[in-house]
Amino acid sequence: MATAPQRITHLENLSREVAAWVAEVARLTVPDAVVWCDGSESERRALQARLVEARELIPLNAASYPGCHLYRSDPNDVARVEHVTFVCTREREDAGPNNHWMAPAEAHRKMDDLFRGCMRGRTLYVVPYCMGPIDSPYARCGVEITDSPYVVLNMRLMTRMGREALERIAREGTFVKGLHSTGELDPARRFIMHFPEELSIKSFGSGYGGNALLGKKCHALRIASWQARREGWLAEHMLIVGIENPRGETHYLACAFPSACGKTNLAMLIPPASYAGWKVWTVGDDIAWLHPGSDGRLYAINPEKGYFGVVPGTNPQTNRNAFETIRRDTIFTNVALTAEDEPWWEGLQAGEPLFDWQGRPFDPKKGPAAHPNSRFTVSAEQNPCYSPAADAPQGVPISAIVFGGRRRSLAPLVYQARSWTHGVLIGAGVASETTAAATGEVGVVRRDPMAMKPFAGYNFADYWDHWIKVGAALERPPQIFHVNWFRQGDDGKFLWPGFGENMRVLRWIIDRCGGAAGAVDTPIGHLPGPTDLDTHGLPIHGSTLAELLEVDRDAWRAEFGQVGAYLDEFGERLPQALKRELGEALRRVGG
Ligand code: OXD
Ligand code: MN
Repeated sequence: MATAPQRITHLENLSREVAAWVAEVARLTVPDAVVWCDGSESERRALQARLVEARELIPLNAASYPGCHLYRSDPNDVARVEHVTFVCTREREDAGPNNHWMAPAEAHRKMDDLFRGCMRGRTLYVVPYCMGPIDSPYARCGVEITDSPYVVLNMRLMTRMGREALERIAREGTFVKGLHSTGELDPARRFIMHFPEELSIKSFGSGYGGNALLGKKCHALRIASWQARREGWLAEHMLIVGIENPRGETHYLACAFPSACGKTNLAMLIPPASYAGWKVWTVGDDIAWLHPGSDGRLYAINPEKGYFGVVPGTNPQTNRNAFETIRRDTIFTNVALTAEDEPWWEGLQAGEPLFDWQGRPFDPKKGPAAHPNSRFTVSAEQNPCYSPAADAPQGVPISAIVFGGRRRSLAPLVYQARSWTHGVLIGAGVASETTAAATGEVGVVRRDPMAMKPFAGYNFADYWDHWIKVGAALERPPQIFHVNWFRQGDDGKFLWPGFGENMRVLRWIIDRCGGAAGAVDTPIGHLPGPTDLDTHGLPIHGSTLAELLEVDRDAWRAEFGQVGAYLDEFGERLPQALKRELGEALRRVGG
């Protein structure tokens, strides 16, 4: 194999716990070879060369996309699979109505049957990784065992992977165990199992990012949310962005939006021309680990070090930073290909697809050229607005938490919660139209509390209780807001221009935190009055703005009724404080 034998021996000797587990997995899966990954550049090159030789990675145009490759996944393996994702706690109630549940013994049996002998003829890769800056007290480590070299290359981009992570594991003695095999990519033999009480994950039958890069959703959200509850912090599906004003002061926001609702775009926003002197810094685009700091504020780290972003729609107008980020050393998964060997996707606004994402000659009758959930995997350091604070061990102080969803109607452009607990209710009530990030129907409104429906590793009732307690213990908690960039008029057109113009809304949010912006009190919370939002230079009609900021009491009464019915599913475990808050919200809209 690519790695020198003495290196393997050394890594193997670093942690006896990891070595014992690797040996146990090797006995079960029977690989032809075992390779311990050190995260080095030579290792990356060797893996990449092997995949290119096997025609699994297609090198892209070396002049216009240097170091970039295209990967085509199995057409039946292109998204997260929530219907076969399980949380396996001893007590069913601990997983809650928000998760599929299986008893741990049964789940282990089922998975071990699938894993038995599955790596015959394959190499078993041991991938030690650290979620968070390697020297951060808030970072947590894991080891993923996988038989997919594509997964290894992605994990190297997405996490701090290799020797340093293993050294930290050896010092700490604990790590999350993630066992992964692509199996035969048979959807009927595909399961993603989480064992939070054992800090372990077993994933079989998929090579797709959210199912197979176990550091991401499985560890950094499902397992970490469980750990966070025990240890007094929060693991959330949130981007982290720093907004620097012309005086050089930076406010950090943590924003939770459901999958494929523009988190990466917001995290990399370019302010409109009228915002001279303002800068935006990306700390993270998908996950935030939030810890109470000694000064009574909430601090966030991004446990990841790369982006696994949705490609379609990315262009210099919608997200110039992302567009520039992915011009080199990027893995594109399931995009189309041009005659010049360049990647192509809907919304790119240049070039023409020759082959679609499945490698077939492009035929618009057969659907889009790029898969709607096609992705880029790229190191965060390539982002022109990458925040140096992303590597700060203590994280960044959070001024505001922003929830949001994709809603054609009802939710106004922005509103502010009255209090932390009111904010928790707003977060618990988040609903959004489903997207291509998960298999299933697209465009259906579903409840997605805190954008964590697919990712909370335990009962939502306990999760909301934990949120309320974390906030109550903070002397200077962040203010909580809700945004909706996706309101549509009767003609089906978006009312708000979105993208860079969202800066105007972020500015109002920051100014509200500093007490410098006005608002009107409404039954659902504080909204900007007609002149409180900066619309200078924005061609938006007064009546459109009024529609974006309208609060329709009748519609909200119906909404709160539905939120109540949803919360009732959690029965006795639902925190009293949340019930009271909902009662108040209903009363305010005349319910
Ligand atoms: C993601 C998702 O890939 O949320 O980030 O599905
Ligand atoms: Mn996500």
